[in-house]
Amino acid sequence: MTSLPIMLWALAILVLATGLTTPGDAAGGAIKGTVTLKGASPELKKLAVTIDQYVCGKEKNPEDLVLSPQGGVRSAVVWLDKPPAGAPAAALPSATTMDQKECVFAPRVVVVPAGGRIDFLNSDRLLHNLHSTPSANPPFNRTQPKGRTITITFEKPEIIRVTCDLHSWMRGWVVVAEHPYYALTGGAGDFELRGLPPGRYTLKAWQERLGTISKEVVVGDQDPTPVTLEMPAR
Ligand SMILES: [Cu+2]
Repeated sequence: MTSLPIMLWALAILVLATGLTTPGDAAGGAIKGTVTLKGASPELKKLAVTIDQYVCGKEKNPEDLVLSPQGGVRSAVVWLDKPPAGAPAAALPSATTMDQKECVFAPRVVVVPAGGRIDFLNSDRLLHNLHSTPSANPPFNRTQPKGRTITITFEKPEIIRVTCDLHSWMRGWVVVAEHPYYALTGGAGDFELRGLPPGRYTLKAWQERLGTISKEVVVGDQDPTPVTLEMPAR
């Protein structure tokens, strides 16, 4: 080989490598933030289990508000009020699962894109049911024996509460996303939204007990823009 083909190969590899970045990275901006509780933590009481203790246990942790030692809010959903026009973004997975395990929905909160589906599972050796009365999507009330998978497709964006009529403490939440710029917070209240062109955005955050808040954020094109979203205790 002469040096010219080698140089061409190197150039080709460079072009390929550049073109192989994921869509989510195509726009340089990002938001990297934390959702925190503002104010004193409300008293979080254990929930008494009155039936089916052989599977469910004697009591349940209150999962309607889960905080890190630093006050980070777990399982909050953060999204852009309006997505950037024409900006590429990594799509949310179109299918996800929500299990019923030891008589709680796991995970308690899931995000699914509009038109996406959830496979509801039951890992417990007893009967659960899935009951929900959404506003924009069709209602459902389905009996769920152990091992049965119930698949439900969600067409319209909204936040939906799911309960089990047999176990009053059971709560699950389905957040049907209008666009790809949604994130679910981790155990420290942490989240990240990537693939954002620089500009001004309105961020929204929702948590089942704390409600919804908004915050204006200006995103640059270099390092991720740090944001703290404080949700007042209530
Ligand atoms: Cu149940």
